[in-house]
Amino acid sequence: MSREDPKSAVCFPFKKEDVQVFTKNIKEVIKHPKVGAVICVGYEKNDCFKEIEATIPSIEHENSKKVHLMLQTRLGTKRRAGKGDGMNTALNFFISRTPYQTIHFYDADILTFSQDWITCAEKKLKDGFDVVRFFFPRVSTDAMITWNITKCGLASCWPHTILANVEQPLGGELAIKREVALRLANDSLVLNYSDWAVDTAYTLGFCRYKVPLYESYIEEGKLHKLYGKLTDLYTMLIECFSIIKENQSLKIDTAGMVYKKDAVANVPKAIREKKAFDLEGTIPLLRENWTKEEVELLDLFPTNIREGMLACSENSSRPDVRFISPEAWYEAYKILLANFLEAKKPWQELLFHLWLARVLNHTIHYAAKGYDYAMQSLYDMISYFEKEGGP
Ligand code: GDX
Ligand code: MN
Repeated sequence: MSREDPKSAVCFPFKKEDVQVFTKNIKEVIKHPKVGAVICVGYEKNDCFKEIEATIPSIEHENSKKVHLMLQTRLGTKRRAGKGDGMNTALNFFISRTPYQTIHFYDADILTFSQDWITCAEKKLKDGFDVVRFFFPRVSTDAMITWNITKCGLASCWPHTILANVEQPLGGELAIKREVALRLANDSLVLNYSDWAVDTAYTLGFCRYKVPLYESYIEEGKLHKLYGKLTDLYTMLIECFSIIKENQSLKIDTAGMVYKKDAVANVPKAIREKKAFDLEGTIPLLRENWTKEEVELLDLFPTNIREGMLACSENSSRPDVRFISPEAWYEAYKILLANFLEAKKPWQELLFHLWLARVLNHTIHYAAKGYDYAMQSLYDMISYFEKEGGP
């Protein structure tokens, strides 16, 4: 291969996306000189899949590059078939059927995607990093699973490791060198997480393998499809917590691992001022669907949390969520780590209600005081989990 030859493949895992947005993204990546092929892995043969299938011949013809379209294979056996099977199917295809050195992953629904992201990742890979992940400015009430579930969990289960500092441990935008892709594709801890937990599984993998990791900041941000149903977030919440819970005893030591990230120079004004979710619509969820079994589980929690949650379940107007401060969340999180049972509906509901209360506490008592204050409170919460965490 000459130096000018394409070095990378780009994968879009997809389920049911806006075909125009998705097609635009395929066309954007395929034009990049470093990209040799695109790999689209669909969940099922739905309308979106068929429409993408129909557009591929002209895209291939125009660019003289391949767009591989396939259905995901069932690779995990322990959990729901989801995005994880999609990404891991792409890994296998990349390794066995393409000659490229790197695989990039991007969500298919990104509205602000540009070729610059690829250029940016390729530069860091050339500098010697094996994995490049992207992070973005986020609205202060967005990424509430990332902050309150994943980052809290990583910091308390693996304090003083790189895991406590990774900006976007759930991000679906990243580039991975072939040797690392090979390890992921043969790692049962990765393959088993065939659902929303896959991104965390990759993050744990990079730290278990101690591969040089870079996090690149994209100031324009990642605009993407808004959450429609809250059930999407419900499943993501349960799955993202479950991987932390199941792996909490795993020994991970990142001493000596090369890890760098961009400094955040600027957060665009629009992002500083935006709200991520519908507060008024969310409040009632805190008192819906409580069962006797769920209430009984509250006995395992400290008094302030038990009483605070009981009051939320009964309150018919505005819930008082002052009790679930970052410090109280740490206490609740510890109980969840010790006792949560993913298969039990009352536990799922309780995790959801506790998380809602925490998100509302953050939104009402921190985010309302301004962007910098809100973000600092989130970073402080992670430091607190890290300080208190460990065996
Ligand atoms: N093949 C396949 N199979 N693709 C899927 C599946 C599935 O079961 N489910 C979702 N996808 C695709 C989807 O079409 C999109 O391209 C991408 O995966 C992400 O899904 P989306 O519904 O846009 O998820 P969301 O809520 O935007 O979350 C994404 O960003 C999160 C974050 O960074 O905050 C997703 O990459 C999460 O894994 C990530 O945590
Ligand atoms: Mn999305």
